[in-house]
Amino acid sequence: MTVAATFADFATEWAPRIEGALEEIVPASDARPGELHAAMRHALFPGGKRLRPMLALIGARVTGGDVEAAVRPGAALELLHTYSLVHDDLPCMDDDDLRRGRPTCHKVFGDAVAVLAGDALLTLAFEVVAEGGAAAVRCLGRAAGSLGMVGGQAADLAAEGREDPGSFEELRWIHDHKTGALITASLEVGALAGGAGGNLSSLRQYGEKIGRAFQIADDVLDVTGTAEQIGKPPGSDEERRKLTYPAILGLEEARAQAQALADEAAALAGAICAGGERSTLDVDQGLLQDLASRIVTRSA
Ligand code: GRG
Repeated sequence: MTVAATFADFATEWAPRIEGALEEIVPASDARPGELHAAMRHALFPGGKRLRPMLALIGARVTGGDVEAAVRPGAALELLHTYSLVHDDLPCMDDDDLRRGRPTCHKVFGDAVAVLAGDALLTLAFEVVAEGGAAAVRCLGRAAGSLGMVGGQAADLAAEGREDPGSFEELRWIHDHKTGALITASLEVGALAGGAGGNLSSLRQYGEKIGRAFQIADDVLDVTGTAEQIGKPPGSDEERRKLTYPAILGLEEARAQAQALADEAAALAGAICAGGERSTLDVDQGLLQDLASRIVTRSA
């Protein structure tokens, strides 16, 4: 069997395993209480890019670990990510009607059920990530909580209510926490679940760089993408007068910074893969380089 050398091939190979795990993990819509489970499923299926589970599997592979063992912990990252989207869309937060091209969870099920569906996805994520060991649970807890994603969201909401437009440094801090922390944790949880020992600091640095690049690309897509590509009307950031990378840097400089971050991440591939005595070392490095590049050239 050949080993996937590009992110597209890797994702094609593993996507059915991730979908299968999610199907198996989340209770059926007729399991009591049916409305709650239907709301969780509405938010999860059909999914988006499933980037975070893929990062978990790649984290396991490039550290020489057992990719198979990272499948369910990787699915847990998608559960947690989906909870954050459901809560982010609520009227008390971003108040969005559309997500992934479909009505948001609270639009279909009402606010109370959407809050509970988010809560249930979050708690289910921790039940499942525990299969990857205590270190994986700790890593996810830290990345998702007040020092990570929830902290970033809180700072973002606080900034929105202010007159002062905020600085570039503040924007970066918000997104490193709101978006980047979970992206970095995805790689790390996968590495831990796959059995990687040793120092994961190069992998973490890689995650921080692609996390930041991902957010810049997201902001750029909000300006340049179509509704089909981004699953919601484009231009919503500008309409809300949100502080974004293109708003501060301009489109060209934002693109250039995303590319520079992707290049810096790709340069870490050798250090991340070092130490293992496996025949796939070169392919694994190439996979990390290709992933970094896809993060900024994506169109969805
Ligand atoms: C409500 C606790 C809480 C946190 C919300 C992640 C987040 C924090 C809010 C989402 C808002 C947003 C659009 C952030 C920009 C980057 C981002 C996380 C986009 C969505 O992720 P994708 O592009 O989505 O991976 P898919 O649908 O492909 O999974």
